[in-house]
Amino acid sequence: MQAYSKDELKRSIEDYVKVLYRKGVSEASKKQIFQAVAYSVKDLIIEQWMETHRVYEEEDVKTVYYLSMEFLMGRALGNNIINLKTNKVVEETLRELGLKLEDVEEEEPDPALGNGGLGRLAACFLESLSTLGYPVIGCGIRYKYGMFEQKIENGYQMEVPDDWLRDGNPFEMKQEEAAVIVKFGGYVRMTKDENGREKYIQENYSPVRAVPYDLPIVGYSNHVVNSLRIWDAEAIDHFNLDSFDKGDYLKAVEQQNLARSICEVLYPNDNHYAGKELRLKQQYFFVSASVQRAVLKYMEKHEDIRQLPEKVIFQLNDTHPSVTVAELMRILLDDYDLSWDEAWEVTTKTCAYTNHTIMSEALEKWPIDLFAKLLPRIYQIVEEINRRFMNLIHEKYHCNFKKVEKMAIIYNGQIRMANLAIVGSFSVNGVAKLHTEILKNQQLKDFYELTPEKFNNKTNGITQRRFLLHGNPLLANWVTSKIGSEWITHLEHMKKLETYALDPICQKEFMDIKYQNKVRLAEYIKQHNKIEVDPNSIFDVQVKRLHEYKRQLLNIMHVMYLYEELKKNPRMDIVPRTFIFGAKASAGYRRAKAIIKLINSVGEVVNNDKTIGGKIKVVFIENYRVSNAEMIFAAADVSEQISTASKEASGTGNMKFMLNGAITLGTMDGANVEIVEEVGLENAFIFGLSSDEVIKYELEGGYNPKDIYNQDLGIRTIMTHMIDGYYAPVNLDLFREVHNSLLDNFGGERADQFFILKDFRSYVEAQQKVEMAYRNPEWWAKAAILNVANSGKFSSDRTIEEYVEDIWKLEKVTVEL
Ligand code: 26Q
Repeated sequence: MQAYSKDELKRSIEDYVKVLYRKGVSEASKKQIFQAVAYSVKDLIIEQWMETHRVYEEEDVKTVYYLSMEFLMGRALGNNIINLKTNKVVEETLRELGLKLEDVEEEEPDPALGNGGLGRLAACFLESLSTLGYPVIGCGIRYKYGMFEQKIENGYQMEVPDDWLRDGNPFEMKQEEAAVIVKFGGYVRMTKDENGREKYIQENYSPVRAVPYDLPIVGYSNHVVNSLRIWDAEAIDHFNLDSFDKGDYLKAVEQQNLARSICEVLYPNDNHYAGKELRLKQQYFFVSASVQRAVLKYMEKHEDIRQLPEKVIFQLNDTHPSVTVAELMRILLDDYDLSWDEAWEVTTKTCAYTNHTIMSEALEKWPIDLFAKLLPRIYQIVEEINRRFMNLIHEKYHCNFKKVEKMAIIYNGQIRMANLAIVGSFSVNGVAKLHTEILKNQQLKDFYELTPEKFNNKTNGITQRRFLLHGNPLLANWVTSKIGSEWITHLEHMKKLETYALDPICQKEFMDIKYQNKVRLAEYIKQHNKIEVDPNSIFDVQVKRLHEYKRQLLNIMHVMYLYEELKKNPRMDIVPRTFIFGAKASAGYRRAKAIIKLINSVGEVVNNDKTIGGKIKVVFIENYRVSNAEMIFAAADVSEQISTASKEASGTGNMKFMLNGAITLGTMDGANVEIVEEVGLENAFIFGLSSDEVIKYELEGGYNPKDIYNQDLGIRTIMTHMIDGYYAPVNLDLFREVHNSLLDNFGGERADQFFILKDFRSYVEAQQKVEMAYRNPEWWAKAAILNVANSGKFSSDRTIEEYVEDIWKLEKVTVEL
């Protein structure tokens, strides 16, 4: 079937409710209706999925395997029906059944198999690849528990497990026949084959069965459906063994525990490395399964494994899947008997690596003993890669020890995964212009000098299908009414909106839509936070993971500062503001959690102070995630992108805000630089140190925040209020660590390492400009529309076309039904 009529869909929903739950539609719960609708939609998808695969087989396409520990997909139903262009039929059918599509969508658990930017980027890329008609398989892990659900209790973050599979996932398909075995531990024995060639055999290992579940990735209106393949771990079925003595029994239980633990939970660290053994197990588990499958699939149709790079690309999403380099070498050497040089040639033509961070605490390093014990054969191969690479460096740089120190893959008892990824790949890319320049000139300078041809930039992007068409239907329809619907697949067409930016009627229409979206968010806030916010106030929004470098602390300190000004002068004439925060802190990140508590404590005081007449409000949105993000972007006036310059590789939230007509208040960091390039400096509020200035201070060992502290009464006052009980009457020590981190060097960490005090006055000034600008509605509407109009560059469709052109070299397919 190609599409449903309303009657057919109705019948299908009724059938599914009956078959699954033994109920009629009127008796079914909303959750059950969701399941029935989802299964009905899946039936449509299946046809296109099969046909896409048939075309791929027939045309023997080159495929990119996008290897990522994270895919932050968000809900599927709404986007699937939009991309199938069947949303109108579904909406009307449900209405006739007395249901609202929106409410049914709300019943879907939000699949959160990712932390933040990196995971969401992977999801946008898959959607764009399908929409553009390129073959991809996303390869990841089917975590039983995804990103934790955040509850705020008494201002503190609490973590609740995210049991997203509890009711089953209607869109997934288990692929038993594609299962493979992944081997952990044991030892490696060397023998010789009949030709006297050395053979390496891993023995006495613990096997785990990797079983894939495929999820459909539906392209927009083109019948292309790619797959996200997430691997689950199962124990080998020991009960089928003939000999079941005591030894086997213990082994069976051990292996069951190993299998159970691997896919149990997503590590909730964002931009922070933690060297946990289980994390390495996860990495090797999904990499080995994915690479084995890719090679098997290739060999079904081809004779010569040495031609693999003609049909297969492994794109490594950060260093998390870096073991790909060694795993592919292992398969080529041990299973296909290639020589080292042949195997290395294939590997380095097949692997490509994307770097997402310059934060040194995010660099992955594994202790040799842990690594070698878990992956004995892989370790041997990494050692040999390193040995040969070090020979090359010694030769080229005449034993320059500095070079060895910086470039070695194995150094100081550790394996450096970034170095492994760089040496094993033919492409190394950063995720925004500035970021790539910093990689080339600072962080990866030595590698850039050795192999400049590997380095390239791919500025990130986002999919407009989810973040405008689905998330902001009012604005999407308005845009279409002005310039037609080409923007849905060609975002550069947004440029045509520019001519409307100066038209007073269009300005009014645009601001009306923004207002309605703010009402929608205000209702959500009323319901979830029990706080009344005024949709006429400026919605000033910072939503992203909580991290010191992202400087939520700077934002809340500005709120504390404004509050102080208002207390001094309650009649002060300011435009009412609603400061909206949303952020999860990694469960073990103490200081980040203290900042969440500080935001909530400030909110508690400010929101309940009658003397300031509700002029400022602070809202902390609990459990920020993809599903509520869509609504938040739609309602934002100001987009806070205030990271310490040089620290945010790109950012993608900044692009989502821009697309929805919010104006950026930010530093010259990451993709902010390119946003300003597109929209013009006059249509953004830029402040703070430049990345060059930050890097210069860092090379000099930092700056002295006490000089600022001593001279600036405003700063001193708000900082004192962090520790004098003003916001924490019960416990004066709550925010002492945060306070002290801004003033004192501590344990190798520089005072105010993220330059909050240094940038504070500049930020306050920029905020005053925001306020002035908002008082001029024509200016604001014009600037906001110009932001939408100039967002074209930031479609992930553009990003993907660049990956295809420069790195992947894929052919487009067309799928006809
Ligand atoms: C590493 C080791 C052990 C456990 C966890 C991790 C880990 C997990 C996630 C390390 C880093 C991450 C995530 C990084 C991330 O999201 N980076 C962001 O990537 C975005 C997409 O390119 C950029 O826009 C952001 O600037 C960047 O911060």
